[in-house]
Amino acid sequence: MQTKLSIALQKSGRLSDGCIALFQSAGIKISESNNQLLVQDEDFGLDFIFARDDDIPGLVENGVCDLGIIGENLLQEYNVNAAKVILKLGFAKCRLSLANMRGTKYGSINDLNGQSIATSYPKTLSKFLNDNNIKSKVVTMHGSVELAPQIGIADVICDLVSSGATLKENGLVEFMKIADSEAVLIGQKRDLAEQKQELLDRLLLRINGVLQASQSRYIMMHIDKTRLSALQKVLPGSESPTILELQGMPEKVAVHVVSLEEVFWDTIEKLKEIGASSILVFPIEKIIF
Ligand code: PRT
Ligand code: ZN
Repeated sequence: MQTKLSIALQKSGRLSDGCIALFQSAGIKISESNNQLLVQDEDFGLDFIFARDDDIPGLVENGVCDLGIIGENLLQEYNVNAAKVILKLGFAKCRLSLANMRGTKYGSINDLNGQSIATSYPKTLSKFLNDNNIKSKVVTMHGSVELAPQIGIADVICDLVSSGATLKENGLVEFMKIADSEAVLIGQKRDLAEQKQELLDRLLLRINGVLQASQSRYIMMHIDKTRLSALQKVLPGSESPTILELQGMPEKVAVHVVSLEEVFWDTIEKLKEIGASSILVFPIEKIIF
């Protein structure tokens, strides 16, 4: 019988697209059947179970699924004992922050004493308040937390923020971050059976290859031979570059380099400043070290 790993994914929500894209890039296609709770991938040996994100920690903790993908914020809130983070996945990035009405000035964290705070993450918030010796009233809401101050339910909110647009639309200002979050692959703390572990190692090799590649860029440029040491200062995260002669231009070389970091416009500007020309920057599909 084929060894299989079961993995719980969010059925529909902010994690879904990122999960499908991640597996697709790793060469594992999840068929797009909306109403199925279980989709099997025969080629690689994965069973995908679709659930609400809130149910995923329990599915992994109770051994119903070997693996799951959720936001770190949820793992913190559920304080799951038997599950561990295997890998940070770099998507669905957000932060859990405190925000209050624009115009309300909070000088320090102590100003939260005696205030009421609305949140969907009561355990995480209470732990933060206890750790900081603050006494506030925690009001649990399961949605529309951003409306709480306007309708008088609470003075402050503690909610997830990504672009900040929701806070702005509701006249709120973020004044303190409690935690960062991104999608994480979780699994049980206890050891997997040998064949399952081998399958997980293969899966991790693929996912790591995709994650590494997504941040990396392949850069090609022409540069004066005398400027090669300056180039290394501009691209310090690069693997050893390949240097090629340019026909008819003895003073210059073509440099090909893999940068393991995102290449931003300011780096391109610095390359221009040290005399690089014909600069090409390519995305990389996979990197296996
Ligand atoms: O139905 P189900 O229970 O499965 O899903 P859900 O509605 O509980 O969760 P969902 O899909 O909203 O979020 C799933 C996960 O995505 C969260 O647990 C986070 O890890 C992650 N994530 C990333 C976010 C956000 N960004 C985010 N911006 N989750 C929620 N938000 C909300 C936030 O609560 C606020 O209402 O988006 C609003 C703020 O967004 P900005 O861009 O306006 O700042
Ligand atoms: Zn949920």
